[in-house]
Amino acid sequence: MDSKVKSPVKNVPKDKIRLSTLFADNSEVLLIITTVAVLFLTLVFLFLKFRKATQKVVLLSGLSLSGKTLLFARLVYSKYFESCTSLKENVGSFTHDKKNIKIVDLPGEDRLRGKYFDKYKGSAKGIVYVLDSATVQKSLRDVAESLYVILVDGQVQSSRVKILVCCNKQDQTLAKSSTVVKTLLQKELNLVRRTKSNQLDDTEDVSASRLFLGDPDKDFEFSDLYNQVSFCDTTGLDESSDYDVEQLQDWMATL
Ligand SMILES: Nc1nc2c(ncn2[C@@H]2O[C@H](COP(=O)(O)OP(=O)(O)O)[C@@H](O)[C@H]2O)c(=O)[nH]1
Ligand SMILES: [Mg+2]
Repeated sequence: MDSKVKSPVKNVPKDKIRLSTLFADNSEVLLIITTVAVLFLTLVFLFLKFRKATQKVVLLSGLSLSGKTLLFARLVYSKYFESCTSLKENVGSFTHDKKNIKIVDLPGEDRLRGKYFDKYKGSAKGIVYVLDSATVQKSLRDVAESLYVILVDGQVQSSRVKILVCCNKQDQTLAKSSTVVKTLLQKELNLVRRTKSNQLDDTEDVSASRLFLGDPDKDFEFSDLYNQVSFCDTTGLDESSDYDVEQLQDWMATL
């Protein structure tokens, strides 16, 4: 450097030079930190947005004590826990076959079931209807009516939400297989849809015909519905059983 060139800060006290240099350095560092932070936050935001967009939401619905929460615990935490009757939803997620699935375990209690179903049905890609295969014959009307509410729902129909009827508690000796449960439910839903449509006729509801489930010219069959309805056998209790939750996980991964 030319020694004749005068320093522009010649007469400035030393400590001030240090301060201004420090300030200049810091502002650069500050700029870099801010840029990195903004970039990082943008990436996190995009990642979460992408994850949400690709995450499939599955609802666990069904009467109380059918085993929803135990299945939820198996799927999300891969373990069992004794649960008490849920008054709120449980929300969790798991990955299966590279698919990220969000599960919402809805309370099964009569007064709460509708409220929580309405809250989540708009985001659902699939609904798992859980029933107790050992007591299904005794509670057939209640089971069929609660399933009817799901099948007849306008939003569920228009979004073509896939439905899996999960015939749970297969470890019980009195448990009916999914094939038997399907037949029982078809017969019961045949009666339920008639009763419900008569009730609608009585109130002269114009949408009555839209709410008639399946083909009106023949007995009720799941295959006549717009929504795809499948069946599976599970047990939430016994990990070593043939009726483990694997079928359930595989079905969710196809959504
Ligand atoms: N034997 C048997 N019992 C089960 C099974 N799944 C749940 N249970 C029992 O049934 C009761 C209700 O289960 P829970 O998951 O709380 O049902 P939820 O009300 O539908 O959430 C509990 O005592 C569970 O231990 C199953 O697959 N087999
Ligand atoms: Mg529960």
